[in-house]
Amino acid sequence: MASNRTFTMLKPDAIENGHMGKIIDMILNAGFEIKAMKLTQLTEEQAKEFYEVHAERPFYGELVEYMTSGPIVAAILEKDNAVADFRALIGATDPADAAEGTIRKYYAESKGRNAVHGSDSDENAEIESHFHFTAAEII
Ligand code: IDP
Ligand code: MG
Repeated sequence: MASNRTFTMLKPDAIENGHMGKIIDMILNAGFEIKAMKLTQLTEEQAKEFYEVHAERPFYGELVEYMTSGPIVAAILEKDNAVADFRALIGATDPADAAEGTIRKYYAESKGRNAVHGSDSDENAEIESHFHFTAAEII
């Protein structure tokens, strides 16, 4: 996959709090095109695997429990400089540190329940995209 794509999840708090439409609107208004999208709920096994890089962190158990607590929206997004531009659009991990106008500033509840995921590199964008979508599901 080319470097103009990134992967996102609207996390369970965002869906639960009714922010799905507003967040998708912000993503589209920022110039991202949706190349794949689904509403789904992660199993414990999937959440553990997706966040395996954080397995040794003290919040791993809490993170897996949260990410499996309700539906998520997974999506592949396309735009020039997608990974960096999307990280800028979502803001810092902790909403207390997130810049004005970012998705997490508006919609995150806390550092853990922070509304949205964005890939941190082109390599991870590709891995995460294929974790959630088959080739036939991607435009
Ligand atoms: P990122 O999502 O901004 O890339 P990471 O450090 O990769 O942040 O952490 C992955 C996810 O783990 C965060 O988005 C958040 O949901 C959760 N998380 C990170 N740090 C903490 C923490 O200190 N307490 C609880 N959950 C956390
Ligand atoms: Mg990360």
